[in-house]
Amino acid sequence: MIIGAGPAGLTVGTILRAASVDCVVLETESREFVERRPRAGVLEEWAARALDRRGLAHHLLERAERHTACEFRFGGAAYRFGYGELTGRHHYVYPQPLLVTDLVREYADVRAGDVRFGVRDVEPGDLTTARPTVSYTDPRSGERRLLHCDFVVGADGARGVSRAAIPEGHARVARHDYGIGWLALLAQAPPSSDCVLFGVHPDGFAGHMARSPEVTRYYLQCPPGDDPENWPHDRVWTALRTRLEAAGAPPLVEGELTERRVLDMHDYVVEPMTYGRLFLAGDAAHLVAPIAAKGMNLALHDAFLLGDALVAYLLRGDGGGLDAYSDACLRRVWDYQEFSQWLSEVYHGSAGGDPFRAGTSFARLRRLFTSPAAAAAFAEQYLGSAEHY
Ligand code: RFL
Repeated sequence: MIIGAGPAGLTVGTILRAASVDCVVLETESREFVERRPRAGVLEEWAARALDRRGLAHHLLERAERHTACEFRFGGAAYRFGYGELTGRHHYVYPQPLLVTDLVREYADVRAGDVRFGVRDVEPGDLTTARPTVSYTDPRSGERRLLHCDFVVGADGARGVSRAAIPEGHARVARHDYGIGWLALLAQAPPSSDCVLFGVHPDGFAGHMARSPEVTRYYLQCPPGDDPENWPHDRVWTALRTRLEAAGAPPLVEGELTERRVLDMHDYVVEPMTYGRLFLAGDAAHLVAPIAAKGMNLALHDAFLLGDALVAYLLRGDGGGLDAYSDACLRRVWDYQEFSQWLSEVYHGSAGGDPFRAGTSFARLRRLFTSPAAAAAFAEQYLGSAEHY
């Protein structure tokens, strides 16, 4: 039983179906909704390779753009960091709704997987027995249904029910609050640069990330809990122009803002990621603020390990992968969390008026452009290419 039809749940589902293992995916939203929900867009190369090995990257490899550089803008100048040249590696830009659409099609239409959209009041139970259950309310009949299964995959994201099904004292939740907000914006406008832009400015951070030839994601640092209504069109574009200003850079291409929401930046990690026969995956187990664009990549990493481990156990009785699952995921999770925290200080350290923090955060930035060792380390973490977890 898989709770949640996001990148994590659908990837586990397709791996199981490819091995002819029966499973049911339960999702509270409709198919149309999950296929359109805008979120991530940056996919690491190893994740695309792992999807490809499972026959899940056909559209992605055809349509995704390859990004090989990012640009820091500070002090009125632009500093391009060409990580592709340095490492021979790149990122893929492939919006999350496209990936989810590919995965739903593969799971439901190609591999005839059972997915039930629009369900309500999902409740996992009997998790420490050999036959756990999941009950839910059927959206058409309004009746309660009870399903028995071998395992429950809790892939229902940050606001799901799976994490809460672990009783007090059986898992530790480590949480970190950044004490800042990000206004997350989607603009109906072509990208204003061929690469990701990070504006480090005394007024606060600003980010620019291409999503498609017609849509660009922008971020603006703001107070936590700020009301998006405080950010009308003109204020947004003025702040973006100020914070992303650099001599000689082309002006930003303005467009209608189709998403405007404030994210209170925080992280959490649940340890261990398992309880009895419940296995958490993706944002249900760990949230990483979108500072370094890591969340979807971590969700996929969990899903690959969990899908393979479930197949090994259910088809061959080999439980090694399931036993090692939580530790193996958490090594990458903590590595990415640490990098996000490091990068957060680079982005935000110079805003807020503390000259000491500003000094050290600019030192971090300068080091990237003066020390080949620092540049190589940054590139490795930014790309997520380190394979030694
Ligand atoms: P998801 O995608 O949230 O999917 C969980 C699914 O579970 C459903 N659900 C339930 N289903 C049944 N019963 C319940 N009780 C349920 N409760 C919830 C939900 O409707 C949903 O369909 O989790 P998953 O699969 O773990 O995937 C995680 C990623 O979605 C997430 O980490 C990324 O979007 C984070 N993220 C980014 N990650 C990247 O790798 N690169 C990026 O560039 C990037 N940008 C972002 C992001 C997240 C953002 N937000 C919204 C926080 C940008 C933003 C703005």
